[in-house]
Amino acid sequence: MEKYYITTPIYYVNDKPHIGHTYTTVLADVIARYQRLAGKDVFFLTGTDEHGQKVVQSAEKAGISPQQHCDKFAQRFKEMWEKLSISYDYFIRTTDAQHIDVVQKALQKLYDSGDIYKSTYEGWYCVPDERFWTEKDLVDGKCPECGRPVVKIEEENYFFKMSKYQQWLIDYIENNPEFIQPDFRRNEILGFLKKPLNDLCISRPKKRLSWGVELPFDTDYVCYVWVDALLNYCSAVGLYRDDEKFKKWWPADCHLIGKDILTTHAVYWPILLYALGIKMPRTIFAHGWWMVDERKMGKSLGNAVDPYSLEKLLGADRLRYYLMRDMVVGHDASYSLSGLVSRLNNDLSNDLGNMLSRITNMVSAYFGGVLPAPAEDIDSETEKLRSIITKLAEKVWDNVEKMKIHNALEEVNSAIRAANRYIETTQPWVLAKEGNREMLGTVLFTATQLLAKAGILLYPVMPQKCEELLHAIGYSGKITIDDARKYAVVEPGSKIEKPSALFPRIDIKKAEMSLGIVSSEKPQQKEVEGIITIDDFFKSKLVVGKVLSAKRAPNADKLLLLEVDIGTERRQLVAGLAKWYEPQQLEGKKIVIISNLKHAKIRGYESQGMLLAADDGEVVSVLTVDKDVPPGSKVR
Ligand code: ME8
Repeated sequence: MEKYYITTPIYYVNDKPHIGHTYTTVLADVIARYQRLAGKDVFFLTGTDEHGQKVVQSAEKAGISPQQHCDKFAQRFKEMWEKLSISYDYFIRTTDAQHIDVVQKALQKLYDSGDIYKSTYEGWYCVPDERFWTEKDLVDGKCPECGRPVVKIEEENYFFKMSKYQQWLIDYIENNPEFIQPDFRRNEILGFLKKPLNDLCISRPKKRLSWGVELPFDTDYVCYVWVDALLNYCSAVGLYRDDEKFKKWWPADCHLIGKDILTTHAVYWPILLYALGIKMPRTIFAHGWWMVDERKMGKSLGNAVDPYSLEKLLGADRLRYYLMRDMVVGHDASYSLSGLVSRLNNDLSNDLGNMLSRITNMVSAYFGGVLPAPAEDIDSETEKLRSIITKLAEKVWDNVEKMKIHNALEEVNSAIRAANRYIETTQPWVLAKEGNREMLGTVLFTATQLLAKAGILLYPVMPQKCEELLHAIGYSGKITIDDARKYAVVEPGSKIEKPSALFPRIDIKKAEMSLGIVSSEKPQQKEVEGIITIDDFFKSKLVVGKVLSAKRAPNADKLLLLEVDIGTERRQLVAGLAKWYEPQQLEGKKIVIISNLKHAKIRGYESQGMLLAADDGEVVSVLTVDKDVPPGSKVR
C-alpha cells in the first residue's frame, strides 16, 4: 500500500489555538482524509513546540512551572483538534523524552562530523523571536522579521556550518521543482540564497535560557529552539529509535506550513537533513495568511475570529468548509463574518441542503421512501447530468493533488447547482401529476447518485455532515474515491430517509450576537424582546389571496411574479421563491398576504403586498388555508 506522510508546523504553546493554527491543521486533515479515501496508508503528524524563552515568561506570569504551562497548553490544542474532527495519527511534544533524545543524538552527530564549532558571537538579538541578526540584517535598527527592538549581545556560542552547504541547496532546489511549493515561494527562496548564508547559531547559554534541550557536548548550553523544533518531523516517525518505522514513513510527502516560516523550513531544515545524511522531504508547501482588515489574523484579534466561538456558532463541519472554500491555497485570504455567512448560506443551505431535502421529500412522497430504478432509455437532460456525475471524482481529485482544495469544492458545488437546474427542467412534480413514473424514477435516481458523489467527495471536509447525508440517501458503501468514480452507488430499492435540516441558514444578526460583535448601525434594544400589543398586531391587515398566475421574473432568477386575487382587487406580488417552487406549483393556491404593506420595488418589479411563508433555514414553505374560504377573507 502506498504511504503518505503529512505534517503541520508544531505550534508554540504561548497561547491557545487561534484561527491561523486552525486553518493549517484543518487543511492538513482534509488532505490526509482525501489520501485515505484514495486508499493510501497515511500518517498525519501535528503537535506543539514547547521550548524557549516565551514559554518561561508565560509560565512565570501564571506562577507555574514551564512544564506545567506546556502540559496545559498542549492539552488545549488537543481539545481544539478533537472539537474540529482532526484525525491526526500522532501528537508530538518537543518536551517528550524520546524527542529530546533524538535532538541530542542529531547534535552529537553534527558535532562529531565537524559541522558544529564554537565561536564568539557579537551582534543583535531579537528576544521575542529568539533570533540573532547581523548589523546589516536590521531594518531601521530593528528586527527584520517582527520590527521589534533588538539588543546587542556578545557571547560564546556554537555554530552550525550552514554556509558550507549553500551551493548544494541551490542546486537541489533548482533540480527538484516539487520541493518548495507554490512556485513563487521557490523563487523567493532562490532569491534569498543569492546572498551569502551565515552559519547558524544553534546554542543558547543556560545562564540566559535554561528551558531547552541540553547540548550533549556542553552542558552549559541548550539548543536553539528551531533546530529542536524542526527535528520533530523525524523524531515522530522513529529516527535513531525505530529504523523500520522511520524507513516506512520518511521522507515526509508534505510539510504544510504558513509562509511566515518558509526560510526555516526551506533553508535550515534541508541543510540540517543533508548534513545528517537524511533524505529530503518531497514537498514543503507554504500557504498564505488569513487577514482581517489587512492585518494578519492571530491571537491578538480576539473573539470575533476565535475558533472556539466560531465552532460553537457553526459546528466543526461548516467552519472547516468555510476555511477550505474561501482561501485559494498558497495566497492570502480576507476573513469577514458577512463573507462567511453568505458562503455557507449559498453553498450549503441553498444548494446542497435544498437539493437533499427536495430529493428525499420527493422519494418519500412519490415512492414511499424507496429509491426507484431508472428507465433504460434516458433523455438528453439526464444524459447531461450523468456525464457531470461520472466526471466529478476525477476533477475533484485532480485539484486535490494540486492542493487546489477551493477548486475541488467549487467543482462539487457547481455539480450540485447543475442538479438543482436538472430538477427544475425535468419538473418531477409535473411528471408525478401526469403519472409518468418511469421518467420520475429516472430523475430521482439520477439526482440521488449526484448527491452520493457530493457526500463522498465532501466527506474529507465535512465528515459528520456527509455521513448523515449519505445515510439519509441510503448509501451503504465504504466512502472511497473508487466509489466516487462509479456512476451508480445507491441501488434502486435503497431506503431513503428525510434527514433533519443539515445546513440551517445562518442569520447574520444572530451570528453577530453569538460572537459578541456589537453592530455599529443599530444599538441593542433594551425592551423585552419580541413583545407587541394586540393593536400592534392589527396594524397589519392579513387576508386570503388566490394565486391566479405565477411566472419567473425575467432577469431576476430568485424571484417569482404572482398575480393574486384578494377579493376586492388583483395584486402583483414579488416573492423570492424561485428556489423552492416551480411557478405552476403555486397557481390556484390560497395563500396569506399582508395587504396594507407599503408597495415596494424589488429588482424593478412592483410588489403590492407580501405573502407569508415558513422558513426552517433550509426549506421555505408558503402558508395556505386548509378550507375553501373566498379570496379577501380576513386572517386574524
Ligand atoms: O511558528 N493565517 O509556531 P506558531 C494562516 N513553532 N495561518 C496562520 C496564521 C494566519 N493568519 N497565523 C498562524 C511556529 N498561522 C513554530 C513552528 S515548526 C517546526 C515550528 C499558522 O504557533 C501557520 O501555519 O507561530 C504558521 O506557519 C503557524 O500557524 C505558526 O504557528
